[in-house]
Amino acid sequence: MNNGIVESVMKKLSIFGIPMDLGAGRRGVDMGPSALRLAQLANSLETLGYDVTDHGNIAVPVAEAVDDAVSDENLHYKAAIALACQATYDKLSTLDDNTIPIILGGDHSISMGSVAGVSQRGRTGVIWVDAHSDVNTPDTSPSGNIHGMPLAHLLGYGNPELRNIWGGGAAVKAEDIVFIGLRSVDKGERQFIHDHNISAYTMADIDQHGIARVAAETLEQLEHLDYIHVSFDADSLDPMIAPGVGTPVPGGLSYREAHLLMELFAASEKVTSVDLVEVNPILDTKNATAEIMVEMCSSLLGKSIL
Ligand SMILES: [Mn+2]
Repeated sequence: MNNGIVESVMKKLSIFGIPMDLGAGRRGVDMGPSALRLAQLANSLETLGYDVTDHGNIAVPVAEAVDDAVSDENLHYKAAIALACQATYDKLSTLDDNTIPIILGGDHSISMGSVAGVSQRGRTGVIWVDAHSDVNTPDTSPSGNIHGMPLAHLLGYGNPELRNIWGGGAAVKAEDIVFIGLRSVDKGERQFIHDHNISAYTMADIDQHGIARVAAETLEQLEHLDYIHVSFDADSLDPMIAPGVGTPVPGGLSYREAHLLMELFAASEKVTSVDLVEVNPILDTKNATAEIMVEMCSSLLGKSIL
């Protein structure tokens, strides 16, 4: 306590919704921002002592109103996704260091806008908590769904029009990325991860070594960076506790593992931005997945038991 002699500065959080499902194979994650707000995201964070501002949603073209649904480049809805990611980038790249942006997806393609945007503040580490590695390119993607490709683009591969969101090239470095929770990786992605020597903790690694060690090693690898972005895909969680996701894969993070992971990241006080993506209310049970994501986000930003 400083007894009011020095006025303490309240930490700021800025919430942005991106109601986008164009990058996913099934409809519904465009309702993710509403579900997360309904699950009391802002309230929960205010309770932790943050000054929270909800900036509303970023405009996303409506699927039925765009005509590049199926593209011959194996990049479905490319133009519409580029537009929404550009708007996201424009908002986030102008934020100052005094606020922690929280980006509500939407499918994971929005992270092209969010990660590139926040990385304009300085070199940024990216912790990608996900069942999937999202490093397909249009050449390797089995589906053409862009939510499986954001990291490849952020690393400077894939389609130049999408990379043009941040002016081309790579927005982040391979050595600054850590995957946690992987259990469904396509053949081309496996090659990509090996070729770029990206740190990856699969579910098998977590089973073997425990989530605490995974968290510690992740933080150690990114220790030298001033900015750390956590991109949290709801499908990293086990579908038993988070059924409302676009691409469920069995054998995911348990409630306690995910929770501890968030708490250990919080303890480092290094997290400077967050994505909460791939919540699909259509497939959910009474908004349970959005609620668990709000709990995870609260823990990530400092909610503790004692
Ligand atoms: Mn993902």
